Amino acid sequence: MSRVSATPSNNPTTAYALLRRLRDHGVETVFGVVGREAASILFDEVEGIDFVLTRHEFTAGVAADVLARISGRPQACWATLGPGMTNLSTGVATSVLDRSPVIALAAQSESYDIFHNDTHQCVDAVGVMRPLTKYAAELQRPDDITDLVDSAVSAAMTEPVGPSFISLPVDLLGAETDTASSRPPARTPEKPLGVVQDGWQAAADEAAELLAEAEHPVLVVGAAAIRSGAAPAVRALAERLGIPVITTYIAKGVLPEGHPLNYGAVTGYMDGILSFPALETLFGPVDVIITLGYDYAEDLRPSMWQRGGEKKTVRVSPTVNPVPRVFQPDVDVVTDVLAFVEHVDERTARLTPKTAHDIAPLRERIAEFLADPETYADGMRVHQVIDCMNTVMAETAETGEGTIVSDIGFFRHYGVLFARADQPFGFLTSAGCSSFGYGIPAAMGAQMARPGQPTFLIAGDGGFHSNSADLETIARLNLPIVTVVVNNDTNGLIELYQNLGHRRSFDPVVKFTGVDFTKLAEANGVEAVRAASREDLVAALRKGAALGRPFLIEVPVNYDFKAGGFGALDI
Ligand code: TP9
Ligand code: MG
Repeated sequence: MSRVSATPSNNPTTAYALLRRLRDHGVETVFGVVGREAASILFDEVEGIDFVLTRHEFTAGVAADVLARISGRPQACWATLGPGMTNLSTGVATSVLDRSPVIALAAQSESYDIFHNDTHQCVDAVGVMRPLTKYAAELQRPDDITDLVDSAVSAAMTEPVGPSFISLPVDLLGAETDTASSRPPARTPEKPLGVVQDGWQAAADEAAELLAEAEHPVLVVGAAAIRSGAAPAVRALAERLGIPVITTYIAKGVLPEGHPLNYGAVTGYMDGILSFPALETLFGPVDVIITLGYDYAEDLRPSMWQRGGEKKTVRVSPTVNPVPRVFQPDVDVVTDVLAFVEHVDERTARLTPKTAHDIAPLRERIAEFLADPETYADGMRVHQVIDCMNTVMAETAETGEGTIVSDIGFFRHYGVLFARADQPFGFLTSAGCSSFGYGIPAAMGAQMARPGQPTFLIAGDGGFHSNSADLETIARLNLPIVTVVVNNDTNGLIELYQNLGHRRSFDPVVKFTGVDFTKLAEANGVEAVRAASREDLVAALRKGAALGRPFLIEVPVNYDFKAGGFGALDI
């Protein structure tokens, strides 16, 4: 049986129609790895949509996720059949749990030769992807391709936004079809659409009344608020009424760094990291919590705000409450977040501003912690590393610009607490999926979305080396990302869990023999240095930021684990 079914011709093919419709929906980039379907698609069929070759399909998925997140448009990733598709699935899991409108595409065996788990490299792609996606379909006829892309985009752009998947049998991909010219123009929503409940205004009025009566209200903001375009309106409301803003990991930057009403982002590790009752300070005096775009997947659990006296809670979300057992708000407003904020802004026009509750002791603790002048013989501390990154980011980024990306590991929680974010999605991490190895691809997506702005990446040795092959990709694309690898030769977060659970650790489960990350970077075409002190690190960061090419800095680090410590983990 012939494996190459496409006949080279000048007539439009499914591949052409697919790329053209994706481009018409605003997709600029397809990230991926191509297999034998190369016989049916070259990726130069359509102007205005580029292919970026990655070293691993997971990278392709995450880079598409981040480019889509920042651009607000769907973006695409590609894998070959079988193992390419399964490799892609963790990237797809990232965009379903982190809410990003990714169109995932994978080749499949010829349509007449699909025998799952029998034909060479043929597994049930739709079966694998269905539970991870909002839409999953296999192309049955070439003429359907444009409609499938439209359905995939509609599903992806519906709140909660997320990935769609199309499986493409290679014979159909190379077959001729003129569907691209016979369909009406693509209609892509300007922003994600969600549920708008009848009478939501009455619920919003109740929320406005709670605000009026509240002594110390707070706004708890999630990424759906950013996706709805509400960040400027949230800031204006907060400033007019003197209401502090607290965010999830990934909604940092709704208020810029240093804004007096920016009360920071919350992680369950913060009390342990700071050795300070941070959650109590943030939420203890609060009597009304208005959550804007609350999403349980962003890992801000209601148990974190249940401190101090009783509170009234409001949930404002474009989705029907998916987790009523963990969060049953007093007022539930199911609508677009921006529409809610504008409505409440009007309803509270004559309200006098509140006096924000005092978190000065927490701010002092954070400042003192970050300033930590000590030189540790066994490696820097991660808060010192982030302090240096913040310093150089402040020097190099224009006001309101720049991105700090964090891979996954214990250092990530230091990033959530301390990393500067001066714009929405100015700090990027995978809150929902938290797959380690996220760092390089996320930094790629960020740098491609914000080409004129600095991108700093912090990654641990464990997570970074799980996906370090794409160092070559950032070198090939010449993306000026400054990467800091905090190296403790350990899966440190897991060592912490061992200590929490057993009051001791067991090295074979968590320790590595070590990698020279500077040599690794250089072998992949990325200039690199090692820095072991604040002075060296700041100098290296400055050098990297000015270079205009990718740069890597390896920093030996250590954590001060205390057996049984970090009590906040019990939340
Ligand atoms: N496999 C995947 C794909 N993702 C995750 N999150 C795990 C396993 C479990 N997590 S966070 C972590 C693991 C193994 C270790 C991270 O180690 P690191 O050197 O990158 O960071 P650090 O600071 O914790 O040492
Ligand atoms: Mg580590």
